[in-house]
Amino acid sequence: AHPEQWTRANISHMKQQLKQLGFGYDWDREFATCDPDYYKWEQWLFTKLYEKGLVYKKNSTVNWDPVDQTVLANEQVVNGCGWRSGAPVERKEISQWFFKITAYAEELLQDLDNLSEWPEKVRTMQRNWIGKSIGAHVRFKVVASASEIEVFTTRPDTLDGVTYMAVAAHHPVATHAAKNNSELKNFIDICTKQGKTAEADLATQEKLGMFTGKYAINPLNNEQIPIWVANYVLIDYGTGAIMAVPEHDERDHEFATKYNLPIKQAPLADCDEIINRLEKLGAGEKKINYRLRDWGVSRQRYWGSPIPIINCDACGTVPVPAKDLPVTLPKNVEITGRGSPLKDLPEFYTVDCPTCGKPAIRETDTFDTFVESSWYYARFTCPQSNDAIFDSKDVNYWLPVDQYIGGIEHAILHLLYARFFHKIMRDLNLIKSDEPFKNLLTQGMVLKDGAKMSKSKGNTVDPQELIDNYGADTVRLYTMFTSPPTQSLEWLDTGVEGSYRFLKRLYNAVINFTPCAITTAKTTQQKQLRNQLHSTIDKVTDDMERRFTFNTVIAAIMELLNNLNKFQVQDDADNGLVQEVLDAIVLMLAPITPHICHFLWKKLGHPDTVVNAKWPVVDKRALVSATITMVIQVNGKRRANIDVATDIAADKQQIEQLALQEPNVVQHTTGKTIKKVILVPNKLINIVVG
Ligand code: ANZ
Ligand code: ZN
Repeated sequence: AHPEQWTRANISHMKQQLKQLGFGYDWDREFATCDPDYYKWEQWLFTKLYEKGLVYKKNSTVNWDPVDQTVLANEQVVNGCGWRSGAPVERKEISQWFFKITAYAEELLQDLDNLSEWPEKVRTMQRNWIGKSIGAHVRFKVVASASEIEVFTTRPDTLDGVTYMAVAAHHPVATHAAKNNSELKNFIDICTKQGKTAEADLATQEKLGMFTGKYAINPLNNEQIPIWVANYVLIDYGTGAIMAVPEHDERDHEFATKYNLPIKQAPLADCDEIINRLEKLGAGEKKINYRLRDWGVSRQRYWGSPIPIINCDACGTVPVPAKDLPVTLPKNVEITGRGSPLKDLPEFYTVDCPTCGKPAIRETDTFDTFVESSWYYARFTCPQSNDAIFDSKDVNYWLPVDQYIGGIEHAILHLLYARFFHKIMRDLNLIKSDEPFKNLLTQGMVLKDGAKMSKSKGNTVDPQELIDNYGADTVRLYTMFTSPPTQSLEWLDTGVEGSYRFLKRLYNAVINFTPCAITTAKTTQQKQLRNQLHSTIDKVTDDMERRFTFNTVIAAIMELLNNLNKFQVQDDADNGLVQEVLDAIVLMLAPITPHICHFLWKKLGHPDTVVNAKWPVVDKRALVSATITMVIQVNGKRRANIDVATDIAADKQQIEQLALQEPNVVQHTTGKTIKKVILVPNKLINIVVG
């Protein structure tokens, strides 16, 4: 299908289900990131960042599928072949656009400390992803050559223990040495074919290496050390080369043992002192390194926002002027599944250069779709804004987002990109805050038969069928009752039945009740129920507002309804209390099961609608328990427990009377004389007999 048809159909299907489930979205603010009205502003933002030097174009090596004519992500390379075509993947240098996220690495790291309402796990993942390392750059001269090898090390104190150097397979020194060395060239090809670039893979794969035939000079002690090519050195971390210290580094130790390289025991130096000496020698300096890379956003795909750049032979890369935005994605294309159709569309890519007017070529790559999701939250504050990306009053009124919810799979990419975008939008004076999301909740997954629900596994549950059979409220109640939102939810069809039955019980309780005026509680029975009611309101309010544990909210309401069903109604005063309890139950459940509560609220005699009603207020006085459990002892031995009204728990005579009615107490006192009665108010009574 054409991606547009497919996307729009998905949106309308999802929207219909969200509406059926009764979610309270403000549909007036709806937009799709594939609307030109939206991506126009994204393109505009890109041109602003271009002016500030925060986006740039550079050649970078990619995994290239020669059959599908597309770039592959590392995860899409399976055993060195494209996941779809099965063709051996090639390394290809192509020119791509990058966002300079590294310019914000330090701020992105520091500000994590302010995100106290984010899960610690997510903050740790971001910290590790940014990966700040403090160390040094050290330069080693290559023997009989004018070149130098620069390394990044976190342990300059180990410099005296270096016994060899290792460079990545695609480091210039390796490429140069391979020119007249076919064996080395073969080895480099093998490393390429391994196709592994993920760090986790590199750490576990077998270490392989080959000597280049060249030597380097340790600037500290002038020792000559061999230069190797090794597959455990990453080309795009640090400088792509390392000084190896087998004595102190495990990986180097493993490699040195395998290839019979020396392991030198040398005393550790002081880091600062070494850095001073290197600086004096001009052979190094202190260096902070980040693992974070600039964000490559060029995609050779059709569906997305075109990158608003024109390539002119005379002027170079020229951003599309604001008056010419948006650069609209043409809809009338032929989808072949090979490469981007935009590359076959001269009417799209032939343009006049906006600067010199000569014929030029429009960029045919589109943005990574993560660009779209990096700022949509801000656009929701003013989706209709036509003459500016944001309405500054709206955007600053609403942002930062009070509560953001998303799966843990977004912990790094999306949540880091959105934080980055927020900061660049702030620095363009478009918004005032420093961070996009104040509170973050990472929700759990829905599982079925122990596995993640997914279409490919065929273990999905169709909400439509459930809505048809039970109604939307049962689906909502069940989903929220089964687990707290942060944990995974194991879907059980029998559980759905249970939720349905609970709603039926509630329905019956209300339907069989005749609305009346609320009364004050007088009897112990009434006080007890009222105490349960207000403790429940108290708990539910906190669970809802602060803890987001809707499962315990529902459990508490279920318990309250059970207690209500046990309550014996004898007179109007009792009925008045039932009214108070049912009112509160319906109010508290309304956010969870809005449809049935809307109906029941009317049945309870209220002329207004439940969505406009106020949340129940806790009566603090009712929180004092109406009854106390007291222990009854006979001759110091516990014989029974009794629940007594709080206001008589210090009254010796009344407690003694109640105690003597307990069957087990009767059994131990019959035929005996009561010699003494000792009361510990609110706790126990001891009857001494003889
Ligand atoms: C000498 C040394 C001695 C090192 C020692 C470590 C321990 P982090 O903390 O992750 O930044 N390294 C540097 N660039 C590398 C690359 N491109 N591929 C693989 N390894 C690389 O790690 C920095 C350390 O990782 C650096 O410090 C370097 O080894 C290695 F006892 O230098 B070290
Ligand atoms: Zn030009």
